[in-house]
This record gives sequence, C-alpha cells and structure tokens, in this order.
Amino acid sequence: MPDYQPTPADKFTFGLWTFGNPGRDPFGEPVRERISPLRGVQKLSQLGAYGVNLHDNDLVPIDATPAERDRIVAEFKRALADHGVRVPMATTNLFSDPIFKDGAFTSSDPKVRAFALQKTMRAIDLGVELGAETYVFWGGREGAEVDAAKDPVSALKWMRECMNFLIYYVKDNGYNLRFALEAKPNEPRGDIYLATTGHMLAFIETLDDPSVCGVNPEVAHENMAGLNFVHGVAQALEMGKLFHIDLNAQKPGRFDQDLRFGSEDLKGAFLLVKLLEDYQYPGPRHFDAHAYRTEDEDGVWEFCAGCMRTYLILKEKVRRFNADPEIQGLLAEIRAGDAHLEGLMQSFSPDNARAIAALSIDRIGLGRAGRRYEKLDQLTIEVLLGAR
Ligand code: GLT
Ligand code: MN
Ligand code: MN
Repeated sequence: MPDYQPTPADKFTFGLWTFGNPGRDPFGEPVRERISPLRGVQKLSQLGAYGVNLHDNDLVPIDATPAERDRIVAEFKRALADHGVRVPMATTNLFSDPIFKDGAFTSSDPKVRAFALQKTMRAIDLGVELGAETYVFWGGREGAEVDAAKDPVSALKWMRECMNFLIYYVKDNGYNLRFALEAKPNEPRGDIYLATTGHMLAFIETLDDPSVCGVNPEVAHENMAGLNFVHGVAQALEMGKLFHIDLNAQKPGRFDQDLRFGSEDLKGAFLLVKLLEDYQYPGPRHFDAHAYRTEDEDGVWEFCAGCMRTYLILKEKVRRFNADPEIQGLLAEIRAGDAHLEGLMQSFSPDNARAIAALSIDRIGLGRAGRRYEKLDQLTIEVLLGAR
C-alpha cells in the first residue's frame, strides 16, 4: 500500500494566498489569523510540497517603502533557502486596491492602465528575483457590470496592448519567464472578459508573440461556466499551451468555492489527474484553494495535506485503471482502429476522396451496436471506490 506521502518531486505548490486565507467572505469577517509567508514556507516544506506562489502584495504590502520591500524579500529568500522551497510562479494583484475597481489592463482610464503596467513590471521583477519561470495573469476585475459604459472591443484591444507591452518587457530584460493566462466567467465582476480557457486560447493567438503565452486553467472557474474542465485542459495540452494549472474543487452553479482538491466531483478529479499523468504534464500541480471558513490553523494544514494526498491517491487509481486487464481489454475493443480507413482520412488527396466516397459503410449496424460505455464507466467507478 503506497503511503501517499508527497515529496518535492511531485511538484505540489500552494499560493501564499491559499493557506493565508483568513476565512473572510462577503458576509463575514476573518475567522483566523492570516498565516505568514515565513511560517507557510516552513510548514509546506514539512508537508512535502515543492513550492509556493505569490502575488506581489501577498509578500510586500502595496505601500511598503523600497527599504521595507528589500528587507521582506531578503527574509523570505532566506526562508525559501533554509527549507528548500521554490517559487515557480508569481503574479500581480490587480484586483484588491480600489484603483482597480473598474479593471486594470481593461480600465478605460489610461492612468489606471499605466499604473497596472507599472505595478506588473515591478511584480515581474520580484517574481524573477525569487526564481519564478511562470507568470500568471488572472484578470479578476477585467470585466463589467454596465456594458454600456465600456466598449468591449476597446477593452480587448487594451488588454492586448498591455500583454504585448509586458511580453517585450520580459524580452528586453532577458528574463526566462512565460505567461499563463487564467480565465473566469464572473466574480468579482458581474461578467469578466475572456471568460473561459477557450476564449484565452483564441486571444493568445492574437498577441505579438503567442509562443511565450499559455493558459492557467482552474477547475472551479471552468465549472462556474458549466464546462467540462478536462476537455478544456486537454485542448490546452494538445496545443502545447498548458503552462500552469489551478487545482481545486467546485459544486456546480455556485460562486467560486475554491474547495480542497478532490472534495467534489471525484470522477472529474480522477479524469483530470489521469490526463495530467498520462500525458506527463511537466509543470507544477498548484492548489488554488483554501480551507473551509470553519477551520483554525490546524485545519488549514489538514487542508493542504489533503489536497496533495488526494492527488496522490487518484494518481494511484490511475495506475490501477491503466493496469486493469478487464478495463484495458474493453478499451482496446472500444477504440479498435482501422489502419486502412485511418490512412485514407489522414490527409486529403483526390484519390483518398474517391476511395472514401466509394466506401460502403454499415450505417444501420453501426447505429445499433452498443458501445459498452455503461460497463466501462461502472468499472471506472469501481476503481474509484476501491473495489478493484
Ligand atoms: C485569486 C483568484 C485565483 C487566481 C489567483 C491568482 S488570485 O485567489 O481567485 O483564481 O488564480 O491571481
Ligand atoms: Mn486560480
Ligand atoms: Mn477560484
């Protein structure tokens, strides 16, 4: 029986804002002290995590003097080195301060956009100083409640202008840093532009250098949009655009719950882990979630340990699924190929077109034949329930 004990090789990461979440919500005050970055680094290393991620202001207060900034960063770097913890990803807080109430890169006020660029350039410098190789953009305030107020076409142009500006900033500084864009359909704005991973993938192709931009899909966000998360991640993966991933859990039809990974929709979580592991996704497995508001600090560490443990348990279930002779036999039957037909369809040629046109295909028989998916799905559930 595996012990499901995480090690840094598993590449599990948490944001400073995840274990640092004090349990505030729109209806209630904090219920616990915010766990400091230094304590978090120490505890996460004990729990077997690989790294921590951060927004600029998770570490350095927005109004810190340059001297305070340097002191805080030096202290944090010492803690990272002492505990062997990495910072693979960094990002900018472009949503908390009141200046961003109507967006950052999509604000119709050029002063706000300039401030957002200034803040992001500083935050990129900080991320790179801490060793980050991925830079996430989550445009939480990039949206609207009053669509008559802001032209959505202009908003997209401003967004593109800012992303291009920052792409060149990274190149100009010789930084080894890639961008990962994170979508969300709504909350905190009534509607957020570029609402899903699919929107982001299309937007990225319009940038000056799409090669340095990928996506950071989040379980909860795609679920809020009513979408199949695994399909969105698969599309990004197949395009070579899965630069980062935010793992958590979410009940359908609700606000952004950011629940402990695997705590809802176990089959979806299993299929997600299967996708990441089968295709050997090389990046960090980042948990963008937080402990229930009912918890104290002990509960927060239970939450962190739980996210990692559940991932490893699901990874073991994937191994069993892939090694199960009955399941694999069934899959071989379901997915049986036909080299001749597949050769004809692989690419167009007049000969192939003629050959396909001349095929006689058993429409009635194929329409009648069962696909045996009931059996396969039941076997999948049995693997998940520990019955095989
Ligand atoms: C915020 C948001 C997340 C984003 C983080 C990065 S901040 O917690 O809910 O989904 O990934 O900006
Ligand atoms: Mn996220
Ligand atoms: Mn979320």
